Amino acid sequence: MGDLRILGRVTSINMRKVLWTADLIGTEYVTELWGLPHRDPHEPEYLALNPNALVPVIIDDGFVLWESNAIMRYLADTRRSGLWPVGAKERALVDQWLTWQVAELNAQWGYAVQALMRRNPAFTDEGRIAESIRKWTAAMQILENQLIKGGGYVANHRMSIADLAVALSAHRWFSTPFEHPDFPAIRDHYEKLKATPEGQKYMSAETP
Ligand SMILES: N[C@@H](CCC(=O)N[C@@H](CS)C(=O)NCC(=O)O)C(=O)O
Repeated sequence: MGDLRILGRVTSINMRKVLWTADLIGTEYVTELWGLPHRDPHEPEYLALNPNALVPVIIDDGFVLWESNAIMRYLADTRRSGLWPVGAKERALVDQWLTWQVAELNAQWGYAVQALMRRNPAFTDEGRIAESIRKWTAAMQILENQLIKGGGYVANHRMSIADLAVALSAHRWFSTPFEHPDFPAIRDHYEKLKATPEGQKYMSAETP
């Protein structure tokens, strides 16, 4: 493969999904620092790549792609990685959980993370914090049940890019201070991935 550029900042959970995928499949890349408080993705140069003004973006030999989970799929596919199965049904299950991570799980934690982790003064409504935690916990219960059924993996009883996305999500869960219910399968999955070199790199205390 040719020249792969990954644009974003490592403090972004979505950037880390992409970096972790690229590291695991062993593809070479260069990173370019974008995203606040570094380079503002609203700059015209960046907006021309991603009109959403969000990180990450990749440029792969001139091919531009945004949306972190789409990038994970693309990298694991083009580099023929076992992290993205070939069979239609196995692949669809990995895709299902990747889509669930961004559409159902990620959608719940926003208010609680802003209030409790980032201490953002615009997020102090106790009712909304409780609501966010309640919905986030309900989604995590679904993940817990799936990891028990899946023998410690998200799909197909083996490691895939969906495991990276949910491990980073679990990192956010454990890094947000509130009283967490016990989810042993999520804890085991998180600890297993955190023990890998990439897990240590991308799920540190500096990158919640
Ligand atoms: N759905 C997008 C969300 C991307 C996103 O929300 N990126 C955040 C960082 S996690 C961002 O760009 N924030 C603005 C900034 O960093 O300037 C994806 O998965 O790539």
